[in-house]
Amino acid sequence: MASHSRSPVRRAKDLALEFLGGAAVIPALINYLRDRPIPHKAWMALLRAHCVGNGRLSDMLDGTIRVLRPAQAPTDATGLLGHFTAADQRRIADAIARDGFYVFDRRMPEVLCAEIEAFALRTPAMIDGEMEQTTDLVSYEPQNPKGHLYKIREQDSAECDAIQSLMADQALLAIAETYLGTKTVVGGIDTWWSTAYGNGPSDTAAQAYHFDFDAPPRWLKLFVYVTPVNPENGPHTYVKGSHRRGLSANKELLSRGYVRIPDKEIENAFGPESCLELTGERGTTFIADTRGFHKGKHPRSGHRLISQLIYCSALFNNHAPRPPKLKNVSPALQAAMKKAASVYSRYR
Ligand SMILES: O=C(O)CCC(=O)C(=O)O
Repeated sequence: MASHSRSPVRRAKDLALEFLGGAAVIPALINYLRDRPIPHKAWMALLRAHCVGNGRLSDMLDGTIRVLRPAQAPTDATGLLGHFTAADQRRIADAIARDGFYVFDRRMPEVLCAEIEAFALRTPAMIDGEMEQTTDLVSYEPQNPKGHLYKIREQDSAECDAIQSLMADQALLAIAETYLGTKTVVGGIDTWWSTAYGNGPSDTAAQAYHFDFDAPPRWLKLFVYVTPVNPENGPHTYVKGSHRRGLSANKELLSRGYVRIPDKEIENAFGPESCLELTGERGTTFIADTRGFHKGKHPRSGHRLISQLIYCSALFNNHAPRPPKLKNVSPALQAAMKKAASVYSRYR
């Protein structure tokens, strides 16, 4: 809703941007039906509308997709973190709806973390802001970091057996689907090292507060701490409750657009007690609705290795260019693909 403090011209402009965001759904859907990613212009229009309208268009789209492509009725599911009844899944989805995130009681198996860590040590990665644009890949040397962040290409992460086990996890998928309330796909995979490089946080390494807009209207991110995380080596920091709809605290912050927000301003808006550093042993796993404000704290020493999966509806995903078809598919992922091929369409 437009603010009373805005001039009539500004209000009219914001409404026009929301309207253009609504209109962008048409080219986005056409591309989806042709199995192509959302056009960048259409995604930008959705993002602008999200920002000027305090998420109103995203909420409307979300409601529509939930009706048109509803999630299946939840059934009990077992995965790497144990057995989750339909009631457990509902309880976790409710916790995410309340807080914006949920930390699982159990941790990922040691053998899975060891496999991902070995993979991440031997796989050359993109340093910092060069990201998808570069073809220069560099192996991470823990004693000699050359950037804030070493991000492994999605096409490489997706070939790692242990990461395929995360992709195949039926319980995590069921929890995401319960929360999102729509048919859900695996919409992206990232694995990266955050290092103690430099004198302070880097914007390009997502070390200042921001919200995401990877796959509008709604998505969830799964985070697995592959190395132990303490306050010194880069905990993910989430602003509890900041993902909720129509929050007045979000209105001004969102109206700035897709920008980084200084810590102090986030603390003033939500209270310092809401800014939670999520620390934990190796294997600690949590799931977060990153429409809420969050950042990775810049490591003061040591490093952090994380693996991340995005769950979303397939329609408007703009996470990153689609990776090439998988070369190797583990038996676990093969079984999952057989059960629900569409969940993995990004990788086939
Ligand atoms: O490094 C982190 O913990 C922050 C990650 C982040 O901003 C994201 O995944 O959107």
